[in-house]
Amino acid sequence: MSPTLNPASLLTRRRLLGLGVSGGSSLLLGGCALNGFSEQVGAATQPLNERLEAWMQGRGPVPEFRRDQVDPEALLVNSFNGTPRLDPVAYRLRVEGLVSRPLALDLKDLAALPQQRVVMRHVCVEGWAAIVAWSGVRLADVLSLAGISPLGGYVEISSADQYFSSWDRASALHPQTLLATAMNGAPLPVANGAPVRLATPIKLGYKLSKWVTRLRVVSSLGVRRGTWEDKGYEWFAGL
Ligand SMILES: Nc1nc2c(c(=O)[nH]1)N[C@H]1C(S)=C(S)[C@@H](COP(=O)(O)O)O[C@H]1N2
Ligand SMILES: [Mo]
Repeated sequence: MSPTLNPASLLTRRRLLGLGVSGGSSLLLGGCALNGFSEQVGAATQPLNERLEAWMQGRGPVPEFRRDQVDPEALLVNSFNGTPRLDPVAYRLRVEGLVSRPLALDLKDLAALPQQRVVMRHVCVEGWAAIVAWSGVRLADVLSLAGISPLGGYVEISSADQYFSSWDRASALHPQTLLATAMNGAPLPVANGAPVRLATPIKLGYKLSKWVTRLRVVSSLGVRRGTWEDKGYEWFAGL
């Protein structure tokens, strides 16, 4: 049984926190919107503190692209361990660790939450980029539904193909960080991470885990930090 969701209280909470991104009106891209953010995170003590989170959320949204700037041909598929096919009925997104209400959300639960869209440039370190429109729920909404502890400075993300990554709390709670279930106006293709993948304009492609099955809130990073991160790729990977 999945827990009962309460999108109304989430909306209220988000309004209280002042996290709302103005719906519909997308800002045009100009300059580096997150200039200095990685430096500040790098300098912060672990776990990341609430002050940093507030500072980041106070910066407002990263400028987005227009829907007509989306270029589907430019989006290459980058998968390193095959393409897992998840049964949409059996699928559960588990949220565990430092949360007051561990969750096992099915796709109907996710569809019942407020849906958001982000039109962003997806940048892969292998030398390609593509403007993509992702839609889904805010990761922040799912984490607040689970009751993320103030001690939860990091979120570990596990995928069905054994891909792994870990994020700082502030990036996970960023209002443009989504658990995407749709891409360019259509259901998310399997190759791009169906049924659920991460999407955000604030991080490089390798942080945007596909086929996400488990989120684990932790107080400090473990020995394993990520599939690519552990091979020397930058951990924060901010854009
Ligand atoms: N589970 C999983 N997520 C993943 C990957 C992967 O191999 N497995 N590749 C990453 C890399 S390097 C990039 S650039 C993007 C590619 O997303 P796309 O295949 O939808 O273009 O997914 C990221 N997320
Ligand atoms: Mo990538």
